[in-house]
Parts: sequence; structure tokens; C-alpha cells
Amino acid sequence: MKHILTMGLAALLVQGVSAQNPIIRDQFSADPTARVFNGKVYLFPSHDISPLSAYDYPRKDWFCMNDYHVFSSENLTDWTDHGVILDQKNVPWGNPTAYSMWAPDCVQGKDGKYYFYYPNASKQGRGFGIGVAVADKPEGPYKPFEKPIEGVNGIDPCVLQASDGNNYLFWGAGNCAKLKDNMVELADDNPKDTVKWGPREFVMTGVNCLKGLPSRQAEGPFAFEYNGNYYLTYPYVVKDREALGYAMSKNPMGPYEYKGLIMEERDDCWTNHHSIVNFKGQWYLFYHYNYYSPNFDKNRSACIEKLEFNPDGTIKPVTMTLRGVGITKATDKIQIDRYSKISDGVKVDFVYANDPDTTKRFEGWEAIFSKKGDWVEYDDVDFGQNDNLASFAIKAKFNTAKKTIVRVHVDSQTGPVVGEFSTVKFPVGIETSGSLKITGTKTKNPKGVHNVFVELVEGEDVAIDWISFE
Ligand code: FUB
Repeated sequence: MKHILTMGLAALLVQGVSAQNPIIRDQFSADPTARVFNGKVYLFPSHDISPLSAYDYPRKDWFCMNDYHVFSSENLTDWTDHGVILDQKNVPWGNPTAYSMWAPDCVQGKDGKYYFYYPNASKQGRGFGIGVAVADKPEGPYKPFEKPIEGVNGIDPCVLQASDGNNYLFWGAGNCAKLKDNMVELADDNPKDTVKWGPREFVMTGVNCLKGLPSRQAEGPFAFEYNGNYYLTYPYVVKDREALGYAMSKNPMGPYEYKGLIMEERDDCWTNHHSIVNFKGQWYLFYHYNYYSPNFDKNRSACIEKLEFNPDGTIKPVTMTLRGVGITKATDKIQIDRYSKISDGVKVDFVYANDPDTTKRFEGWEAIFSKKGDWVEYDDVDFGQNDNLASFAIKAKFNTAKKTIVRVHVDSQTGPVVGEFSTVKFPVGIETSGSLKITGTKTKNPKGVHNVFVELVEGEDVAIDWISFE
């Protein structure tokens, strides 16, 4: 195979986005595959857009995805968008109006180049193929190969780079075949397997590693190796929607033994799609949920949680949170609506909850404290090592004209007070600041990383967008 296009698709735009879940906050970002290259995490999600925004796409209630961005982060908190790396119009073999740029992956080959794997509908209109684009750097620019990988039909590629020196391509409902070292062709010594697709049976190159395991409507396989075990993790429908299950083996191509669920089905969002990565000694689960699109679950957003193993190598179940992972600087906007814990009276809603323009949801949420005593806990705030924090800022809407006191403690609900906003008379919907209060030694700020507790001490119906220390 050879490259036929040299594309300058890597966008010049480099843009910072925020922390917590969801991690990408200015666009949808589904099917998040995370990889560590050169000490940074690179995120290769697919890019949901609203089907209503694509004038030439007839399926107004379906996945609509026309390009891919890549993001990177050094701390899982600050993400840089490197822009579009591939557009459906630039895939030589793809249908340029299919809007089917589904879940991708990217790995580094033995030649040091980065190979980006992506599903797409073919020009012939006969299902999905899996294409490859290559780059010298993870952020691109990527050059797509002329043809999809021969012998592979389906979606959701994932490449396992095994310690036996081989690269194994997984795709679809748990199919797996060894790749040649050129990363774009299946190896000649792959086994053949018989696969059922509805009533049809056909012979495929490779094996179906989920044959015989719980795997109803399985897709999105993600395989990795840890401590002498191979893990095949995958979304499948247990009851009504996709949960994340997994199986283990001593061999990349199996047989795999089913071990249980990593994440249960959620209340909304029919799909889940994930990846698992070790970054600086900690394992993380990347997955998606439709936080910005509660009424249409095909507009999804990438999220992260920590992932832990049991001593026998099995994986501990993961619960999704709004807080996610990563440390938030005290001087950043601390979005307490992405809480670690809340009391019963606190509700979270979009800042522009009643605006008919749904793109305003990317402005985020606020935490609405309904009554005195309501509180929110937000974990892992870094106050630094200096004593130079002098004031406390809060962006809030006050929906009644009552005297209001908002107090911020560190470490526990009764721990040292580090900020207080207090007012008797105020306009509704202000953005304002109070003074920093330190208990104990008045001259010192808290140092290092602390959990923060925000409490409504006086007042009612206060919607807090964020707090910050300056
Ligand atoms: O994003 C489109 C499809 O939905 C993916 O390819 C599947 O894994 C599911 O997340």
C-alpha cells in the first residue's frame, strides 16, 4: 500500500480546555481512546456532531461524525485540542457524506511512526472498513492510506501491542488478527474463523475472541496487557444498554475467560466506549456519557476515572463520577458542580438550562444550593506552596434577596475556613468576590492539595457556577 495524499490536516488552532468530567468542554468527544506517547496522554476520540447540523445527512436521529480531533494533556486536567487530523472528505476509499467516522485508535509502530486506525463507510456502500493514516508525530499531520485494511470488515479498531513483539488488531464484536510489522496488513499466518452475522456465516481472518462469552451486541473491544495477563475489555448489553465487561487470557488471541463488569449500565446513553491506560503509574478508564446532550444520547463526551486491580489481576468495578480525576489549582475556576459528594438539597443544572440554543450547554453547569446547611465537597484542590492567595472569588446567582453567607472549608466540613462570601443586599445574578479568611495562623494559606467543602451557611436558592482563590 502507498500513501496517495499528503494532507496538512493538523489544525493550527491549539486550544486549552478544562478539567473534571466531561474532560472536553467545547465540543462532543465520543469513543475516547487514550494513549501515552512521549510522557503525555493523547486522546483520540470520535467527534459527534448534531445530525441537524449536517444538511446532507438524512439520518437525523443517528450517529453523525465527520472528522477526528486529537487532544493531549500532561496532567489529565488541562487538555490541548490539536485540531482536526482527518476529515471524511479526505479518506480516499471512504464515502465523503457518510458521517461514519466512528471509534478510532492510534499506536506507534516499530518504525517510530504513529498509525491512526479508524472505521468508515466505504464508497461502495458495503458496510464499514478500517482505514489507517500515518504521521511522524501523535498530533499529526496524518496521511491516510489509499485503501482500508484488506480482510477486515467492521468498526471500532484497537491495536494491542503485545510483549511477544506482535501487534494484534481487534475490532467489531471481539475479532482479532495479527498485523504485519508494516501495521497496515494482516499477517499471513493468522488462523481462520467462522463468524455469524445475523443469519449469515462467513470465514474471517483471525479469531473471534468473544465467541461463547457474555457478549450480546458487543462492540468497541479494547485489549491491553498487564502483569503477564491479556485483558479484552468491551461494551455489551446486559439488560437495556451497554455495560463494560472484560475477559482475561494468557495469550493475545485467547481463549479468553469472562471475568465480570468494569462499569454497569448507566441511566441514559445506550453506548459506552472506553480505553484503559497507565499514566505515571496509575491506571485510568476513559469512557463516554451524554452529559451535554441529555435528550439525545448520540452526542457524547469523554470522561475519566481511576481504575484499580485486585491482587489476582481482576479489575475492581468503576463508578462514574462528575469529579473525574486530576488536581485542580486553587487559582483556577473550581467548578463545584463537578462535585465529589453533595448533600441532598443540592441540584446541578446547566447554567443556560432554559435557553433554546443547546450549544450554550458547553458553558457548563451550576450547583444550586436550595437551603441553609446544603454543601458540596470537591476533592483535590492544589493551594500551592506560597502564601500569596489573598482573596476568594465566587460566581453565583442569588435568586432571593435574603442575607447570604457561603463559606469554604478545607479537609472536612468543619475544617479550617479558607473563604467566605457574605452579603446582606445584592443584585440577582452577580459575579463577585469575598475576602480570604484563614483560621489558625492568619498569615498562611493552606499549602498543598486539600479537599474543599462549600456550604450555604445563611440564605436560600443560590446557584454557584464556580469558586476560585486569587
Ligand atoms: O460512536 C459510534 C459507535 O458507537 C462506536 O463505534 C461504538 O463503539 C459506539 O460507541
